[in-house]
Amino acid sequence: MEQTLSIIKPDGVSKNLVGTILKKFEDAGFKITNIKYLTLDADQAGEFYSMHKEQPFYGELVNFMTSGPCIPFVIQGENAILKVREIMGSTNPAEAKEGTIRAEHAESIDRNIIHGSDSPESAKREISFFFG
Ligand code: 3AN
Repeated sequence: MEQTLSIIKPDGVSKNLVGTILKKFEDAGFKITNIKYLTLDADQAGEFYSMHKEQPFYGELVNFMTSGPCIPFVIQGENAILKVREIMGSTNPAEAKEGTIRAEHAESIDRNIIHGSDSPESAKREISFFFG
């Protein structure tokens, strides 16, 4: 059993994809074990994405993540970290496999609907970031 942190980003919430996305994970056999609805401020978004501080897209990423409400949630199940990233699809939706959330719904690499932790260390940090 593994836990991972996912976020339905502001574009996913504004496009009314909350139910569609949660259902996709439940249909794949995962449990949603915690969930919140909130709007991040710039300090919170900056801290969450602090590993990207030096990247040219960092400012725009923080702007986007603070542009409206988002839904962080915890997903639990076997191999959750890797499986959730498979179900999400590649960061760049143009490269995402057919049937993945990003292939079906994301507009671009910087507005890509959903986040998922990329390692056990990230999952631990990100779950405690939102849920203590
Ligand atoms: P992922 O969310 O697939 O793990 P990361 O962690 O590499 O991707 O990037 C975090 C977020 O930063 C992405 N979800 C995306 O919104 C944004 N991002 C990543 N790479 C780029 C890029 N080259 N241009 C613009 N935004 C990017």
